[in-house]
Amino acid sequence: MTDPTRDRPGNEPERRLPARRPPSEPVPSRPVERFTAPRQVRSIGGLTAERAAKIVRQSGDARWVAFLGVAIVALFVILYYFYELGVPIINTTPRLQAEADNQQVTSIERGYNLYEANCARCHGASGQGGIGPVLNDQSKLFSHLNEQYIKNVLTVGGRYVCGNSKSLMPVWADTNGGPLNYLQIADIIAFIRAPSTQEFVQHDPQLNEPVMGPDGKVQTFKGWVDPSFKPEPSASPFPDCWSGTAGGGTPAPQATLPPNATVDKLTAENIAFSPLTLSAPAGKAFGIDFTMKDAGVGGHDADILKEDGTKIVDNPVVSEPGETTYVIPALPAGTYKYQCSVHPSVPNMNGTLTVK
Ligand code: HEC
Ligand SMILES: [Cu+2]
Repeated sequence: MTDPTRDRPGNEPERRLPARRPPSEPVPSRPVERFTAPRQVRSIGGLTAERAAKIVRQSGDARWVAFLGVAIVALFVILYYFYELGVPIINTTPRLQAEADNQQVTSIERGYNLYEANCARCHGASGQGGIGPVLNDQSKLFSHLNEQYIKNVLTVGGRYVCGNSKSLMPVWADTNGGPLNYLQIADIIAFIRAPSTQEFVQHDPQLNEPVMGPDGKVQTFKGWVDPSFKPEPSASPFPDCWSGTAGGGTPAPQATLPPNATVDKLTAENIAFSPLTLSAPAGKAFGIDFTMKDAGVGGHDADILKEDGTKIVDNPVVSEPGETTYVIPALPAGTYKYQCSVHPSVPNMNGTLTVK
């Protein structure tokens, strides 16, 4: 590599370093415009010292205002949180809880109307039973009649209870062809499970106004479930199928009828006895030839009660259509009742027995 300029005098390498570079940018004659806003806008021309100081103060004030605003919002969020969800330690009712309670009450009050309109004719106005089984029994409500179970019964119909395909209890859920939607079913369940410790207001089903009694007071009702109810430790759980419980316990062994004893005929059909009066001789065992014609009603029987309602003869329930002869031991002269233990509150399942 040869450099022709190298050996020329005055051109020694040391003198050529550092190489001088031409200026990269031309020096502008005026300061470069770095703002996009026009000059007169950003001019502070004409500001007095006081005015400038005031601007500085004002911007300080603005920062305070912003700070206070943020502080207020932050405080509001904290207070609102406690308002909604409750203050720890202090025992207040949080708004969310109060609202949920309110809705529960509304649901129970709607359920009451639905129950009275749809279910009371079979299960009794206060769940005491009738054509259908009793519902307001504490040992039954304790776990047997839980939310899920009632929902299943209302969805599937009475066949869910004892597997009886001819059960009188219809399907209620509209998902299964019944008349009630899921909200109405939830309301009925809320009503059946409502506590007996609380009073609820009766509402007119059409107007939704509270119902006034003849005394000018708002009519109320109570739930069925006693929250403090505990079954006996030895109690067996309520059986899955209610017709197993009717009459209760094992029936007494049947005595045999003496020859030429009186035998009364008694039929149970359409949840009614016929006849509604029977008579028998005093001091002699007699028979009741019992014909049961209803299917899917949980069965019938004819127990003998004293006039004051004490049961003196507990006859076994006949759960399917058929015929049986009940043997009634000798009774002293007097008036007695015969009653179906499955449908004790149906008037036509109560007859009068005259022993003379
Ligand atoms: C036509 C009469 C009838 C009507 C109306 C009726 N039920 Fe029933 N219900 C029955 C009968 C009968 C049974 C027993 C079912 C069986 O064993 O076949 C029953 C069973 C039940 C059971 C199960 C009880 C148990 O011991 O397991 C519940 C819960 C119930 N019904 C709730 C209702 C509700 C809620 C309504 C109103 C929406 C209603 N029922 C309307 C006749 C009726
Ligand atoms: Cu009966």
